[in-house]
Amino acid sequence: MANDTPLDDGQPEDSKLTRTKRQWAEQGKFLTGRITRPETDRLPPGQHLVKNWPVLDLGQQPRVPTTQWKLDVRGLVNNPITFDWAAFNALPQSETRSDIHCVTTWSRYDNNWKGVATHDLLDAVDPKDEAVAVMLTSYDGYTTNLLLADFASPDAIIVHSWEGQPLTEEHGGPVRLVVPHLYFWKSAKWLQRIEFLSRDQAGFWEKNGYHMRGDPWAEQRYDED
Ligand SMILES: Nc1nc2c(c(=O)[nH]1)N[C@H]1C(S)=C(S)[C@@H](COP(=O)(O)O)O[C@H]1N2
Ligand SMILES: [Mo]
Repeated sequence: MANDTPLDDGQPEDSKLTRTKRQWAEQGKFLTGRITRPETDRLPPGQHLVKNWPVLDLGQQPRVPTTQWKLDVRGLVNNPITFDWAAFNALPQSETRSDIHCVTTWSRYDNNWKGVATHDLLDAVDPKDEAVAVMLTSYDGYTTNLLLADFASPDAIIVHSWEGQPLTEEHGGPVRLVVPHLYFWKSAKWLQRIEFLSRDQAGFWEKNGYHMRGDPWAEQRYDED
């Protein structure tokens, strides 16, 4: 007997919307933070893979010994803190592995980082409700801005080590930010100051024609206006 008429279990046949929504759920679409992408979808549009790790900056590489290093966290936070090296290293330590996507089109897979997850820093300084963005300032005078939601991403980490070694000076040591889901210009090297703001303001590249957010998957390379 042909059994191509299934028992009526009250479930209507999948509509297109249902199938689409199921795929979204499987892919984690619209979730902020860590998204599992199939390996074939790992390289964002317009990017090419490199094996080395290029150095890109404004050309001034500040030398900041850990004995003189400080990280100032202020603005719209309940507990403004200036961390010295010991205080920073006393925060909970995390390890992550992530890919780098530079707006100049190179990407580098599988970088192993160690440092302080931004959510642990946020726990320590306790941002006020009005805080929606952060401005990062570095020892070379560089600035870059991030929405608080991007800064707080589960993958975002303020690192002092790469591949088990202290982060080299040329790559932003003693401490840099790594926000892997955005183009790498958002990942400030030689991090000196984090200021919490009530509105998103443009940093260095953002004032110079680059996108305010910089999502490589959406190819947000340049300012839209
Ligand atoms: N302080 C500081 N951070 C910076 C920059 C900079 O000039 N100064 N350049 C940004 C840019 S454009 C990129 S692509 C990455 C490069 O990091 P890397 O040299 O470790 O590859 O750092 C970002 N962070
Ligand atoms: Mo860059």
